[in-house]
Parts: sequence; C-alpha cells; structure tokens
Amino acid sequence: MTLRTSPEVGGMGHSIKRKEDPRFIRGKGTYVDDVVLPGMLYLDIVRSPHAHAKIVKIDSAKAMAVPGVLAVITGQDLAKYNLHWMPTLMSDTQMVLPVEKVMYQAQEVAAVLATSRYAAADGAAVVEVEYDPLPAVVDPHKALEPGAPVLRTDKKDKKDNHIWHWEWGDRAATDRAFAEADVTVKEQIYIPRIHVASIETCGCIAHFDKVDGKLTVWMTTQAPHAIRTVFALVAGHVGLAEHKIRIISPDIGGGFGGKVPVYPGYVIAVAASVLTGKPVKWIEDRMENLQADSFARDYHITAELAAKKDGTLTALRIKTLADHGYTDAAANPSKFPAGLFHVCTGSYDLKAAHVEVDGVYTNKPPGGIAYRCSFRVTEAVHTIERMVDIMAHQLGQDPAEFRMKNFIRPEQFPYKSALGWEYDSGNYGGALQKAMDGVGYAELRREQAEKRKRGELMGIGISSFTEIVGAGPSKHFDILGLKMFDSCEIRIHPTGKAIARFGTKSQGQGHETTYAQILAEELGIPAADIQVEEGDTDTAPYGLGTYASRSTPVAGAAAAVASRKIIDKGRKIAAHLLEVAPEDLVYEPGKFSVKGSPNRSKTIQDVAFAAYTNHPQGMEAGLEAVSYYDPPNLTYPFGSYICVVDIDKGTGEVKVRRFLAIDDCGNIINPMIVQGQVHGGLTMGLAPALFEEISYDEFGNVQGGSFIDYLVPTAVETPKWETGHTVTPSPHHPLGAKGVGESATVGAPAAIANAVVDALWHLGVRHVDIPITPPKVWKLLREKGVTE
Ligand code: MCN
Ligand code: CUM
Repeated sequence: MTLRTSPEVGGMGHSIKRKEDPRFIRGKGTYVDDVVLPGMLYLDIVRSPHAHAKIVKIDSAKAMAVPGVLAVITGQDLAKYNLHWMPTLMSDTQMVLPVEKVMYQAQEVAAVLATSRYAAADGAAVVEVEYDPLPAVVDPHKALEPGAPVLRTDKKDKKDNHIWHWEWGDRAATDRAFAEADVTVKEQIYIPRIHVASIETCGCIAHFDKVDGKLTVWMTTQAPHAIRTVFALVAGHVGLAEHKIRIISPDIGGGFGGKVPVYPGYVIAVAASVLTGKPVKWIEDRMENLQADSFARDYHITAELAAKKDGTLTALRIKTLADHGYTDAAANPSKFPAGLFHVCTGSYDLKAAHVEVDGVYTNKPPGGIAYRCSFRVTEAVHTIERMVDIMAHQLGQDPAEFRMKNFIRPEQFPYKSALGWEYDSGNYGGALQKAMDGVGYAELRREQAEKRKRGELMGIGISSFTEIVGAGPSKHFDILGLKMFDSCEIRIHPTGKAIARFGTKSQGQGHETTYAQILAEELGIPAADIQVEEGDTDTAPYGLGTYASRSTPVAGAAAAVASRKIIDKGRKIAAHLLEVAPEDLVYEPGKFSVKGSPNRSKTIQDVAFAAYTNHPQGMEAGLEAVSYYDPPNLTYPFGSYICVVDIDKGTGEVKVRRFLAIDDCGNIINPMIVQGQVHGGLTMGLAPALFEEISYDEFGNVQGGSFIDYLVPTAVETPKWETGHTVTPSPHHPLGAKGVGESATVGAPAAIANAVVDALWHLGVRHVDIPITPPKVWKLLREKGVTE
C-alpha cells in the first residue's frame, strides 16, 4: 500500500521521504497520517454547498456502486445510537452529521467508508443530496434583529440567535469616569475570522479491537486526556468505557489552537471502526480544514477610552459582538464564555473598566477557538493597543511617551487590575525602553518627519502588550468541569536513567528538549539520560493538554515539583548510605554531600541504584514521583514591539521595514526555543495583520477557503525579525518562568496596525481594520486625496 499524505490539495509529499526514515515504524507512525494498519478503511466526507438548508433526501445508490465503497453513513444512521449530536467544549451542542438541516457551507452531510482513500473520494463525489435552501444569516448584527430567522431550531425554547451575554467590571464607576473625563475616544474595531492553517490538517485513525474491546485512536489533538474523557462521556452508552479508550497524539504537525476541539470526522471514524471492527482513517484535505474546522476571532468591538487632559488614562469601556457560527465551540474555561478577554486593560493603570460581550449564532462554522492566543487575549490586546495609540495621537503626544506615562509601574506588582486579574510581575517601561533603544526610536521619528515633508508615508507602531497564560488555578479554571491542572510523572531507573511523562502535548514547541532541561537542572541527571514522553493516555499522567501557553507555567512547574519530591526521598536514601541524618546533607544538582565534609557524598545515580538494591528498611523501594500541579495564579508575560512601515502610495502596499520584539517570559529555560517561538509567533501575527481573513458573502459562501485566497505569508512576505528580551521572573512559578508560545502572535498585529495608522494619521485616518491589504490602503489613500 502506498502512503498518501493528507491533502490532495496540500501536497506536502513528505510521507514518501518518511518511509525511508528509520523512525518510521509501520503501524506506529511518526505523524498521524503515517499510521498504517492492516485492513484499514478510509473515510471521505460529503459536504454541504449551502450555508443553510433543509436536507430533503440523501441518495447513496450511486456511491454504493463504486467499487470499494462499503457504506454511506448519514445522520439517520448515527441517530440510531444517539450519536448524531455531540457536546462542544463550551457545553453547547454540535452536529456530528445532520438529520434535518445544515448550518454552514462545507458542513459534513454524510461520510463514505471504503477500502481505499480513492474509492472513498469517488464515492463521496456521487452521493446525491437534495437540499431545500433556507435564508442564511451571515452578519451577527442582523442575526440579532427582530424577525431574523432563528437558526437553532433544534433548541426547543430558543426564540432568537443570541447565545449569551457576559459582562465584567464596575459599570457605574466606568460611566462616572467617562462623564468626568476631559478627553474620550471611541472606535469600531473588527477582528476578522481567521484560521490556523497548520502544516498537517486534522485527522485520526480509529481502531476498535473487537477481541479486547479496546478503542485506540491516533489523533491530531492538543489535549488527549480531555478527549478520552469526552469520548467516554459521549459514547459510554454504546459501551466505550474510559479504561477501554486509548488516545495517542503523535507528532501532529502544528496545533495552534485548531486541534483542541472534537470534529465530526473523529467521531464518525470511531463509530465506523466500532461498527466494522476495522481500523478507520479520516484525514481532511486543506480546503476542508480551512472551510469547516473551528475558527478564531470574529469579534465586532466598540471600544471607548477616557483620559485626563494631561494624558492620564482613566477608564475603558468595551462592547462586543462575538460571532460564534452555528454553535459555541470555543475552547474557553467554563466560567469565561469570552475567554480572558477581560485582560483588555492591558499594560495600563486604568482605574475603571467595564466590558460586555454577546455571543451570537450565524450560518458559519463553529467557533471560536483561539489562534495562538490564550482565550481571546489577542482580541483584548489589539483593542487596548489600538485605543491607546488613538488616544496618544488625539492628544498630540508621542505614543511611546504616552505609554510610559500610563504603564503599571514595577513597584505596583502584584497588581490588581480594574477587571479583577492579579498580574504577577512586570516591568513594562524596561521592555519599551529596550525596544526604543534597539530600533533607534528618536532617529526614526526624525526620519519620519522629514519624509512626511516630502510626502512619503512612513509609520512607527508600538505594541506594549500584557499576556495572560498558564490556566489555571483550578478554583477558576475548568473545561467541561475538568480542572485545569497539569502533571509530570518521573521514574528514575536503577542505573540512574529516567523517564518522565507529562499531561501536556507538544505540537512543535520542543517539550522533549525543555522538559528534559528542567529535570536535568533539578535532578543533576544529564538531559540525554532522560526520556520525555507525552500524548499517550495509556502511559502519561492525566493533564489538560497544551494550549494557552500553559505547558511551562503548569506542567513545567509540575516537573520542578516532582523533581523536588525525588530529591526529598533521595536525601533519605543518601543519608542511609552515608550513615548520617538527612538534615546533615547538602544537595546540589546531582549530588548529596555531608555538611562540612564535601568528600563524603553520593550521586543521584548512587541513590537511584540504592533505591532498588539497598533502600532503608521501612521505606518503600523505587525512586518515582508525580506532581499534579495546580498553579496559584496565571503568569503574565509581556513585551514591547516596535514596527516600522513604509507605505507605497501607488499600490497601497504596506512594507514592514523593521520589526523589533522585546519579550519578557520570566526566566528562560531554552533561549533558542524561545527565540524560535517568537519568530514563528511574529509571522503568525503578521499574517492576520496584513493577509489572512475568512469572510462570507451574503449567502454564506466562504471566501478564503483555499490557499489561493487565504493568504498565508511565505518567507518572501516575512521581514527579518529582530528579537531580544528582558527577564522579570514570575514570583509564584517554581522556576520563575512564564509562558511564551503565543506572546508574539498576540502582540504583533497591533504594532503593525499602529504603524500603518501612524503613517496615515495626518491624512485623517484614525483606524484601519486588519488585514491591512493593499486594496484597502489604496482605497483609503484615494479617499484622502493622495495620489502617486
Ligand atoms: N519556554 C522556555 N522558557 C520560558 C517559556 C517557554 O524555554 N520561560 C519554552 C518551553 O519550554 C516550550 C516552549 O518554549 O518548549 C513553549 O512553551 P510555553 O510558552 O509553555 O507554551 P506551550 O508549550 O504550552 O505551547 C503552546 C503554545 C500555543 S498555545 C500555541 S497556539 C502554539 C505555540 O505554543 N502552537 C505551536 N507555539 C507553537 N509552536 C509550534 N512549533 N507549533 C505549534 O502548534
Ligand atoms: Cu490559543 S491557540 Mo494555543 O492555545 O493552542
């Protein structure tokens, strides 16, 4: 059998090479798409051309006549097992396959099971579905108007398209501050729908073994344990108990938030495998991935900011419509339907704030998951950074000075924000100053002034963002009731080598390296002697997975805590070997020695051997520890980014000439990995700022559903990133580390947008929505009377 890489469209061609890779073991693939099992069957999915339509009839006859096609699975088939609907991570419901109607274009309508991928696709092409189109609701504002068609007719009592209202902060105090303000600014900001576009699309191989009654699923998931529990809860009634489910998440080719939810394809593959007793493979192609998987953002924001005459900020007021598509499938902590959006006061010492968000149903794919963003933080950062910039310009003040004046000062930490967060540590002025020195800010401003005289358009944009990552303290954070702790389990073998397993799951962040480094530092065992494993629910300790940059803040802390448990036991064993009291020993990584006689010592390897060969009587043998770490607080990484753009008056093209990012993620475990995370993150910040958007026409037809018009930046569009850092340790994390995986994506778009507006402010431009494409800028310039 030939290996097919996922997308006919994507055409990565890499699996061919991987066949020669010695790591590739048949049946135990490196990537999900590499897993090949004997007798494997394949799924392909029939998708709706309509955004909203009744399903009148599904005719499978022609598909069943295609050689190799074994079955056409419809919603009616799943309904017999009550598997046609499933819960979303936000306790809403979503269809696995529809019985009555479809709710967005490219929604799954039926699935074809066949003996080859080709036969499945040929079968799917000839399944005949008769639809009765219904009016599509595309604009979330219109969705709330009286008389708008009610979309969720499956919900008996639902009379409108409003999902929830959520608000936070002191409304009265905020209104008062606005009434008393000398200056206020107000802006409509739209943060468009975007998609993560990871290298590998989503997919799985589900294998139900009829002999031992066990289901194994190789799956592109960022949260294998949570998925196992969800599967057990959803399919318990058809006999899938949690101990009979094994989720394996191998290399998944990037996650970026898009591989947190459960997609219908997974469930159909599981159902098909349980029914046939054969392994069933489902891998999306690129267009399916872009058109039907959960999306990010889609926030329609009205923001207002108030200040005194001298430029002291006083209050922030935000109202938002959140377009969730046809179901609220956000991967947010239960308590927070708008995620951590209320970190929107950002890096500024604002005394009053109030934020409201309303979730709305429309005929679009479900959402909103994050896109390299800790639960709506990008939306929050974009809003506050744009608003602060508008205020600075409005007051005629330099945006850097203006920020310096309004930052939360270092001595104010731990700082309680007006919206209730306790920021652990920060030095915002330090990071901005370093960025200004690094780019030569004063000189750039001089250059800009000269160029402006000549009519050239150059802009300098700043983003001084505060992130919030590491969910989370279990008293506030859970997903579907599962508390958001994370875990590390360490076993030291008799010869002093170790295996450590984690509840998180790397998607390319290099956990194998950085976790081994943490353990090596704590235990004094060389990193090369430590095997790090994640992603197999049969072996790894329970954890909530990798998203929201929580691995270092939570599982990284668990690694330190579990290591310290090992050292505590090791100390007792060493004391026994050296015939002294445990208190008489001093520990340095890898070595216990007697106080005052450094020559009398035992290494961690001596201790490990003794733990299995000569442990003290009365003590349990072995040297193992596990930590389920519940962080006392989130971590608040931050940074200051400065972007310099030149705008081509003829074409409207925005050229990023320079971009300097100063990040602060507390103590750094691995500088190279952190730099890599920042580089990748910046490119994923550039993408929505200048290129990426998924939009819909009035009928709900997706625009941007393929790489022809969903513009992912390549090396050609990506500028040379300049990076640097400051170090402000987290006071509550055992290693003083904060997360960093999303900082750059969160911080970058506002710096770019601010730079563009900075270049155009003198023409009367106050705001431009991202993506800031050449046609958008070209049109704006013509409106303002600028010609070439
Ligand atoms: N790190 C470090 N020192 C610190 C903080 C982090 O050395 N002070 C290292 C960590 O040890 C880890 C990496 O940097 O190896 C990222 O750590 P962390 O910030 O804890 O984030 P996570 O590991 O939890 O990764 C999640 C984050 C998210 S949510 C998205 S989205 C994203 C991102 O990581 N998806 C990615 N970066 C990605 N990078 C790749 N290659 N692929 C993805 O899918
Ligand atoms: Cu926010 S995207 Mo990441 O959390 O997987």
